Amino acid sequence: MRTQVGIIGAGPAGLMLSHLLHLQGIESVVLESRSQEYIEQRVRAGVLEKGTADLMIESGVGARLQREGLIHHGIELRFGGAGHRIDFADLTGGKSITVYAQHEVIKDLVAARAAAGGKIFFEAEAVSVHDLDTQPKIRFQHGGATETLDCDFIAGCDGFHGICRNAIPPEVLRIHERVYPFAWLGILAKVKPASDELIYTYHDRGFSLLSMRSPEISRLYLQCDPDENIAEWSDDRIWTELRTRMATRDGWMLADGPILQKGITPMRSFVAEPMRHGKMFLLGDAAHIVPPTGAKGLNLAVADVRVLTRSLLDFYRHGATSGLDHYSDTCLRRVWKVQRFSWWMTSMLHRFPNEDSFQHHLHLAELDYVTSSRAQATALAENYVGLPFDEPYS
Ligand code: RFL
Ligand code: PHB
Repeated sequence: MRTQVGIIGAGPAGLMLSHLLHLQGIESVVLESRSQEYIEQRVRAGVLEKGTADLMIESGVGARLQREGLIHHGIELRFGGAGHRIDFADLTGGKSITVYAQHEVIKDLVAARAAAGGKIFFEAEAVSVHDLDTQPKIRFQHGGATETLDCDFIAGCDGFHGICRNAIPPEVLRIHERVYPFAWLGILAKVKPASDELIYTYHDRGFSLLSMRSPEISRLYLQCDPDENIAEWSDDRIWTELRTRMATRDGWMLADGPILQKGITPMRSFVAEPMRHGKMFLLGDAAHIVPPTGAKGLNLAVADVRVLTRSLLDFYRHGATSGLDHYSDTCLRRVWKVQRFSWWMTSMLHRFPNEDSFQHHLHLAELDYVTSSRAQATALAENYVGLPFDEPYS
């Protein structure tokens, strides 16, 4: 089998890349180790930057997002028993974020690829990549057989546990990493969200977050230990802990309801560089992980897709290689700014083990500053809605 761009992974990065390339007349094949049902149900991110939502709309996959996505113009930071609103619209000249589940983005992209006759192989696991400097090949297993996909370029969109990053020789690959001494226990609950906007809370007992998926479904998170045993968290214990952390002095109440799903997410910051080796490019979680506090992972994956789409277009239309040559540097500039923001939000909002009174007061002072200084609130807002892009994607 042969194609122009062989894409490994049907997450947001792989599917968006395949969709945008198709719009520019560039052919691709997507290989995905999981089933279609699995990737369309996998509960993950929920917040789209303005640029991500706009890209979906402009590229023709935003109809359902426009109908069902919830547009938010701010978030609340809560500490010391009181809430403080960060008004994105006011601070960023009218910008917003859209709350729309990642698996809905996946469904929309899979449907668009299917409607356009795009090739996605599900339950097709890439096992190795070859000849990255000459004529790249992907070997994959599908339906009990080993097959080969020949391509001009390989897009490694295979997430943190994929195979592409490790195909870069160890003497070339550099890793930068922070592992945090806490994790998030996340739940999906069938209850009307207790607030119209997201609430990020710093509390003596740890961080908590109220988010949502729809007017009937809440998504909530609690800071917990990284080795926490989920079996020890009964529904009652989860609701009690959330209520304690989110309580306000004026008696705000978190409504509870049936918990549909629970899980624990470890927290790390991770960057692999370079994001290109020969004719293979890494995108999204394959190259970088951010802790979820800034809601950036999916958005950063889509930002890489914009850069690679433009670079491939320049190559196929004009034979120009400078976009491809600079792909890694271009992406990493944004990656590091987003890493900084995600690390900062994480550090500001979580209780660290053995945090002493000095650190605790610094936390409170930082929160006081960000909620009372227009300059600092603007810095948070412009990062949260998404830093601007220098160039269009095509
Ligand atoms: P993905 O989504 O992990 O997709 C990679 C795909 O590759 C497949 N795969 C392979 N396929 C074939 N052969 C192989 N050898 C393969 N190895 C792997 C996998 O099955 C998978 O389908 O990576 P991608 O596309 O880079 O997208 C990244 C995002 O999924 C991720 O950054 C976000 O979910 C992170 N994230 C959030 N991001 C946001 O922008 N906003 C948020 O609000 C947000 N909240 C979150 C999050 C991630 C979370 N978890 C569970 C990690 C909340 C949580 C709890
Ligand atoms: C989510 O809705 O899953 C979500 C929202 C904001 C975050 C992380 C996750 O910072």
